Order: sequence, then C-alpha cells, then structure tokens
Amino acid sequence: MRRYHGKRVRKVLHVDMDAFYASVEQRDRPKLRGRPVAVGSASQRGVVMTASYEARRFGVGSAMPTARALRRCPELVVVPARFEAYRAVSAEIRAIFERYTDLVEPLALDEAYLDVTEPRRGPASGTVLARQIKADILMRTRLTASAGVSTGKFLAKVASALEKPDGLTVIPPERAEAFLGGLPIARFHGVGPRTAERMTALGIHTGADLRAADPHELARVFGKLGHFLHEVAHGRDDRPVVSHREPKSLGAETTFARDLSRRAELEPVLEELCQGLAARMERARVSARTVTVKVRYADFTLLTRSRTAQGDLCTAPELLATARVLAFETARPDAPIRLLGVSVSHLRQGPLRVVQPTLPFPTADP
Ligand code: TTP
Ligand code: MG
Repeated sequence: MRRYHGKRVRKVLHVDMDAFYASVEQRDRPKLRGRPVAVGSASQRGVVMTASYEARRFGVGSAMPTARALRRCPELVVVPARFEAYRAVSAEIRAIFERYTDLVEPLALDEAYLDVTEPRRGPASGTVLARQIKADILMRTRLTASAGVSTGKFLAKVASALEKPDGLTVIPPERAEAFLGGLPIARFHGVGPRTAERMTALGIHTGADLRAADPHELARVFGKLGHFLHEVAHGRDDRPVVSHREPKSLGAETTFARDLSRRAELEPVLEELCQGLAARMERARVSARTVTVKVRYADFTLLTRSRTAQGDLCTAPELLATARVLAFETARPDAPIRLLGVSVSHLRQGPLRVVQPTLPFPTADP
C-alpha cells in the first residue's frame, strides 16, 4: 500500500455515468443522437429528470419544469423515462465494478464508490484501473462514464465531476491540500445554494476559508455539516467504502484451549455457535438451506460435512438440530477435537419467519 507522510493511503474511485437516462435514450434511439434531449414528463406540469449535454448548453437541467426547459430550448426532445432500461445498465456496470474489487458502494443507479487499494485484478494503480473500468463500461454498454480517483470518497466524488463527460480526474495525495484550498464552497458535497449563500455571508468562499474558520463556530452554525466540511477541507476523510452485497455464507468457529472429545463437552459449544450464527442471520435478514460443520481433530485432520434442508432454516434450534447430526454422527466419535465450526450457506434474503396476518375474508387454499 502506498504511504504519504508515513500514512497508509487508500485508492478510492467514484464512477458516475454521463447524462445517464438521456444517454441511454440516445443510445437506443439513434435519431436522438447529437440532439438536445430531456428525459421526463412532457406534460405542462412535468419536470426534467436529466438532459443530454446538447440540451445543457441551452441551460436545461435536472429538476427543471419541462415548460421552462422548452422555453430555453424550443427544439428540445422530451422523452419519457424507461426505468427498466436504466436498471439493466445499472446491473451491467455493477458487475464490471465487482470484477475489480469487492468494495463497491453504489450511491444511485449510475454511480458508485470503489475502494481499489487492493484490487482483485490489474495493477494497484487507481488511474489505470479507472481507465480500464471506463473502457469496460463503454464496450459493454456503449455509454460513457466519468471517474474520479483520489484518497477518499469526498475527493473522488468531486474529481469525477470535474471533467464530465467522459472524464478521468486524478487528485493524488500531494495535490489534495492545494486542490481543496482552491475549491469553491459550492462544490463541497452537501453544500446547496442556500448553505453556499450563508457561507459567503460569513466570508467563506473556498476550502482554504473553511480551514481557517473556527471549527466550533462552523459546527454551531451548520451543525454536523459544518464539522464534516471542516474535516474534509483539511483532507481528513476516512469514511470507508462499504459494500452492501449480501454474503454468500456466514460462519463461526472455536479453537479449544485443550482438545475435547466428549459429546457432553462439545454439545454446549455447538449450541453457542448456532446461537451466534442465528443472531447474525437475523441481523442480515437471511435464512439458510445448508448447514456445514467443520471439525479439526487433534491430529489436524479436517472433516467437513454438509446437509441441505428442504425448507429454510433460521432459528438456533433449527441450526443445532442439523449441526448435531453432522458433528456427532461421524466415523470418529471419540477422537479428540481441537476446533469446531458451523457455517450456513444457500442464503436467502427476506424476513425470516413472518407470522401470517389474519386475512379479512376467507380465501381458497391452493
Ligand atoms: P446524475 O448522475 O446526477 O446526472 P446525470 O447522470 O444525468 O448527468 P451527469 O452525471 O453527467 O451530470 O443522476 C443520474 C440520473 O438520475 C439521471 O440521469 C436522472 C436521475 N435524476 C433524476 O431523476 N432527478 C434528479 O433531480 C437528478 C439529479 C437525477
Ligand atoms: Mg451521472
């Protein structure tokens, strides 16, 4: 891992599709290419969700009433949204991101943070990976994305917007301080037009002004945002990239201080493992179909046995019933054991045991 002033430096990417909905429409309807396009409702009271870069030159943009957009750009083509198509592209880019790192945090259909400090493939260069990811996206979806590369989420996100469309902006650690110092306040994440106005009234125009401001005063006037801005203006942004992907399996194991061989000694350990596992499954809101027990004997031979249930397992007693069979009905019932583990797989998302609500009227059983 790269170090800067003795500190470990992360490599964080922010990738964001260009004029996302509008670009998908232009891709799928060649007649719209090169023309000012807005995606949104064409009705009198409709609103523009996004506009192609051709339309942006006329001052058309997100959240603008369609009527005003048409006044600004009379030749504007307004098309309705096709969310299915956008979701499909979203899944494609997500799959590309996940080929490079496990740490993918989607923010919306068209954007995500990626931590590529230790990538799954390719060199550990944020710049090279960003270029590859952009090329993959273009090849797979025929759409362009912009990427920002830096040491944290904040800088990566600001960077990705700097050279849109089809941009790639890198802010290395040695340039971060100067960059943040010169950054206008309105470009700081979380600062809308209102906050920007209030900051300006206090004489805060740039990141350098933020750094010079009294942090207590900032926190008093702007609350949490004030504290956050003071921190990021100093380049302090340790927020991790958190992937919300569902786990494929969950497991727990214990190595004993001394080898155990009697069932009476092993039974409570197994019970504890199953209880811990059931609690984690509940927090993750998953049920499981397969239970695996792992036994390492004192002579280090390893035994793993699995059983897949017909239905979904979720409670500790259910897990224990299966784990018991697997652990104790083995070929070596009395051999000393040094490690015992239980894991669950074939996980399914969903509330575990939903009590059927009473129906207001009788229904026919299937
Ligand atoms: P953005 O990434 O904010 O915008 P964009 O991709 O259209 O343009 P760019 O990133 O190049 O500046 O939003 C992604 C999509 O989300 C956008 O295509 C449409 C939708 N969206 C809305 O529906 N309403 C909104 O107010 C905004 C900002 C976006
Ligand atoms: Mg976008």
